[in-house]
Amino acid sequence: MVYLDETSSTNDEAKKMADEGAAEGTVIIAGSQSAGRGRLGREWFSPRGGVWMSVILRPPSIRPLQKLTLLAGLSVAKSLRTLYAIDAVLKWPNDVLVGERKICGILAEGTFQGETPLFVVVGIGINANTDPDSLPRGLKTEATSVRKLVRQNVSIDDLIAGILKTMDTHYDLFLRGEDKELWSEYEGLCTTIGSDVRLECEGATYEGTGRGISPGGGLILRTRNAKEITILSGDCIHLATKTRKNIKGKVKKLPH
Ligand code: BT5
Repeated sequence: MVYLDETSSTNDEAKKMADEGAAEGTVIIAGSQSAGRGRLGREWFSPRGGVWMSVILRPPSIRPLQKLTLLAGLSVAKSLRTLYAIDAVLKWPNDVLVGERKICGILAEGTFQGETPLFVVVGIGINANTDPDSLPRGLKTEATSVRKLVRQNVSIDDLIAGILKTMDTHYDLFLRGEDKELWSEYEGLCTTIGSDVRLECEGATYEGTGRGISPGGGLILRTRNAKEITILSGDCIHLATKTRKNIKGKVKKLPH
């Protein structure tokens, strides 16, 4: 495990280290990031107090790598639930939300030689002891943090340890192909499933209802004309909040 007080992006650090041969399971953690990144080069605000970390994985090509993003999100959502009783849910493909507010984003980036993955860096950003009100305008109402929800600072060490332990167990199951249960858990916590959504993917827009997760980690969408299509990656907008069962089995209207 490597701790850096400040860096540009832990994903960039992790890629550099993986290129130089760092072992699977190496974790890079930063106190703050000066150039944190989201998908498609978007900016990720990473002030002090948050969890900004990247894990180096070296999975074999036979596993569906897209699922690593989902696996990391599931690990974060479950840890937030267990450690702080936060009602964290998942938005396909890479967000952890509380209500409709983002508490965590995942950025998985792979480096390949031909079809063979050399390594995958899974970046995890969590608004832990940060104040969403200090985020730029617009984001204030779209983001939340652990501190805001539990009304006190939490132990960053406990949070990181909880996530890494959960992720380790999940990754083992994934490698062994014994991960069927995980995807049921994912679907149970994923509010994209059962919701009306708009998906933007490589210039095309699709609307419909999320139906499930495909074997490759894509979203199965039932379109307005009742066709089922699978979208492998893209930006997902929830059009309507759904009424769904939470994992304790109570029917609950999710808050905005
Ligand atoms: C993500 O992208 O959500 C992936 C974020 C991954 C961050 C981690 S931190 C450790 C590692 N090192 C990195 O450099 N990155 C990873 P995306 O789905 O594209 O969402 C990006 C959008 O989220 C931005 O355009 C903003 O609207 C919003 N956003 C930015 N900072 C945020 C924050 N701190 N909390 C909530 N939302 C934020």
